[in-house]
Amino acid sequence: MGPSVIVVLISLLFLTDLTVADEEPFNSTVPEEVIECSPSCFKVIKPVLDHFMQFKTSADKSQNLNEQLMDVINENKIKEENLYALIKSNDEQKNTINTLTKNNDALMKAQSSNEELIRIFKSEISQKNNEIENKETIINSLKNQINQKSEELKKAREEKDDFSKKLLSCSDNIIKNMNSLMEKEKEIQEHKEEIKRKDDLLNKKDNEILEKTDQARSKDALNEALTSQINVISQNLTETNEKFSTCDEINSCLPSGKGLFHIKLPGVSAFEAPCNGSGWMVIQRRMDGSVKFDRNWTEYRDGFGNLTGEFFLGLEKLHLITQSRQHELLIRLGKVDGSTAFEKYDDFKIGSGRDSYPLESVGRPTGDAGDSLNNNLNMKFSTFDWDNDLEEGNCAEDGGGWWFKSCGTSFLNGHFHKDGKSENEDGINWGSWHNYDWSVSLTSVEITIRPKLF
Ligand SMILES: *[C@@H]1O[C@H](CO)[C@@H](O)[C@H](O)[C@H]1NC(C)=O
Ligand SMILES: *[C@@H]1O[C@H](CO)[C@@H](O)[C@H](O)[C@H]1NC(C)=O
Ligand SMILES: *[C@@H]1O[C@H](CO)[C@@H](O)[C@H](O)[C@H]1NC(C)=O
Ligand SMILES: *[C@@H]1O[C@H](CO)[C@@H](O)[C@H](O)[C@H]1NC(C)=O
Ligand SMILES: *[C@H]1O[C@H](CO)[C@@H](O)[C@H](O)[C@H]1NC(C)=O
Repeated sequence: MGPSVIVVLISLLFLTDLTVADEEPFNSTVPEEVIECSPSCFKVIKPVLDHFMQFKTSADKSQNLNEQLMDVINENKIKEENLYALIKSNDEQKNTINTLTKNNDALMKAQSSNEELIRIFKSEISQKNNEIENKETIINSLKNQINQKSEELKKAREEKDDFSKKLLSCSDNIIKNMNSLMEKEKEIQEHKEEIKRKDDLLNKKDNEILEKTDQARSKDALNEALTSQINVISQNLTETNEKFSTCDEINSCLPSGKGLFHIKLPGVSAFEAPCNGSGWMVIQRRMDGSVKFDRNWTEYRDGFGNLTGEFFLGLEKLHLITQSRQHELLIRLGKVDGSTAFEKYDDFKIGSGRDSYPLESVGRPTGDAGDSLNNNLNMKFSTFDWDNDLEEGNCAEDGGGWWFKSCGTSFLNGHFHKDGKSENEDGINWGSWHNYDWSVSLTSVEITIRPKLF
């Protein structure tokens, strides 16, 4: 075998260390300074060198040289075969390398296209970077906005807290108000109940009123019936009175009522006289000075004045009335100060006109005015134009008529003085009641008579 083959081998081994290494047919003890090779080279070359060394040693020794040579040749042949196989496989390796080289070219191409891609990527990346920058600025602005929002949120939270506090106090107030409202409702309920009670009471009262109204209606009906009855009765009474007054037998106020009545007495035509409602007939009245009592004899005989006001009934009538039966006399007196007194006699009688109507009898006096008439007993009646008194002059000279004696202690037909005083001593007087003070003049007189019943 020549050195060229070894060189080829070595170069092959340098290009690639493939199956050769697996066989390791040689082991050698070559010094290290001779073998300056890479481990793969060393593996291939070292056994060859070792064989060269062994071959030289055998030749020198020349013992069993041929045999050894033959062995070596055989061995060499085997080696050669191995080598061929190796070369064959090396060819295959070459092909593989070519393929690999082709692949490498493709790879190179791919790399260039990769570079292109990388450029594109780079530009894309720079674009992306730009975009990222943009995004970052957007993010920054968003962050700012977020900051703002968080501040606003913070404010809002604070406001919310405030509001919550207010809400709490509000709800407190609401609860308070609710409580007071409930109290008010309770009060209202109580009031309503009271109103209901009042209503019930009112209804009761209404019913009572209705009942009372019914009662009043029936009372009214009763009243009407009674009124119509009363009307009938008063009609009957009026008729009866008329009958009485026109009846010949009626000669006094007994038992009739109040007002003017026709009195019929024997020997004289019927005349009117006032009855005071208690069976008493009024025969003389002084009350206001509206009628003058300075009258002549004829007038005193026949009577004068206003039967419902001031008047004198007349001596002839008095004679006729008192002659028929026994009469009581009751004289009621009044002063200007309003004080009153009376004096009553139980047997009053007047004589005839032929005797000048003397005061025949007065009877027993009773009363608080005192007796001022018995002094005049049996005296004839005197007027200014018919003097029958015991006085030298005429007691009736200055005024009305009376049963004068030496004038006497009473004079009820005197001048009327509204002020109750008479300077000329010509007033109306009843000496026993005012201490015979003739300056006193009475302001009211009523002389009444009544038949004595027992
Ligand atoms: C009225 O008088 C008549 C007779 O004059 C008598 O029949 C009648 O009952 C009287 N009426 C009354 C209500 O007194
Ligand atoms: C009627 O007169 C008498 C006597 O003067 C008197 O007592 C009586 O009260 C009088 N009656 C009336 C209703 O005036
Ligand atoms: C009495 O007085 C009246 C009225 O004044 C008079 O008419 C009459 O003539 C008088 N009588 C005498 C007798 O004087
Ligand atoms: C009678 O006297 C009454 C009471 O003083 C008076 O009302 C009436 O008018 C008098 N009548 C006459 C006719 O003078
Ligand atoms: C190669 O020789 C070395 C040292 O001389 C020895 O240690 C080794 O076992 C041998 N290798 C073989 C495969 O004979």
